[in-house]
Amino acid sequence: MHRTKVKVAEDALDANTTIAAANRADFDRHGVSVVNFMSAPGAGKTTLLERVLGEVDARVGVLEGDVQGSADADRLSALHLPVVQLNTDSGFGGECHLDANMVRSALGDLPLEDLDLLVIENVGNLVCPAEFKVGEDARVMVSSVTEGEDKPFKYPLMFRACELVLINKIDLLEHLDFDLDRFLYHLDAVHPGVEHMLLSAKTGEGTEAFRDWLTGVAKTAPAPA
Ligand SMILES: Nc1nc2c(ncn2[C@@H]2O[C@H](COP(=O)(O)OP(=O)(O)OP(=O)(O)O)[C@@H](O)[C@H]2O)c(=O)[nH]1
Ligand SMILES: [Mg+2]
Repeated sequence: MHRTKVKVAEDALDANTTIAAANRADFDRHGVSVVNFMSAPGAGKTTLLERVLGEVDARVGVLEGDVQGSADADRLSALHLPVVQLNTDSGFGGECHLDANMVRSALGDLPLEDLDLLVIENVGNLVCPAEFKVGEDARVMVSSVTEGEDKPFKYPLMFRACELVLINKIDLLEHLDFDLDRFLYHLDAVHPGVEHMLLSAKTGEGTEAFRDWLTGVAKTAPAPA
């Protein structure tokens, strides 16, 4: 029984890998770089995107993943960028992550030919999104200081799966017991040498570095076929 369950999980992940490769081929054909943006609920993904996307030196689009509703897409539409909302709730509570097939289902609604960079805001969750590649070039995760310094140690997969860790809400540090050195110690233990940035989406402190990082990713896109 146990072996059957494992096989089903492996097959599902194999299917995801195949569809992610098809997404990747479409992104390459259109010359689009893709960032998968992940975090626990409320770490500040949408606030960071509101803060930086309008200043990224590239043509940017957003795919917003949420269980239900269009609150985040509505917020980002103020930036006058192409934004598509993708809901994972099909009536049974909703998936806690985006997978390659869900992203594929939304590609037709995105003007890929007019984009250099697509940011996919994943569903807020600190585990599942990291298990499903969607055809992205890079994965970024946000960990806010209100979540505590033990999170890399307790949820290693997400911290291991990304190329950049954003430590957000540093404007609140003076009100918290958050031990930054301890956080960085845990981070280095689960993902040695991973790039990280300290920032506050609220005040804007440190966000230029993230903006420039996104611009750099956009510039790595291959020329459209
Ligand atoms: N003090 C402070 N609050 C922040 C900061 N960034 C975000 N917030 C607040 O944190 C809350 C959640 O922010 P969101 O940007 O919606 O978080 P999210 O990760 O997009 O949330 P989900 O999409 O639901 O997973 C909001 O009340 C924001 O105003 C920050 O740097 N400092
Ligand atoms: Mg959000």
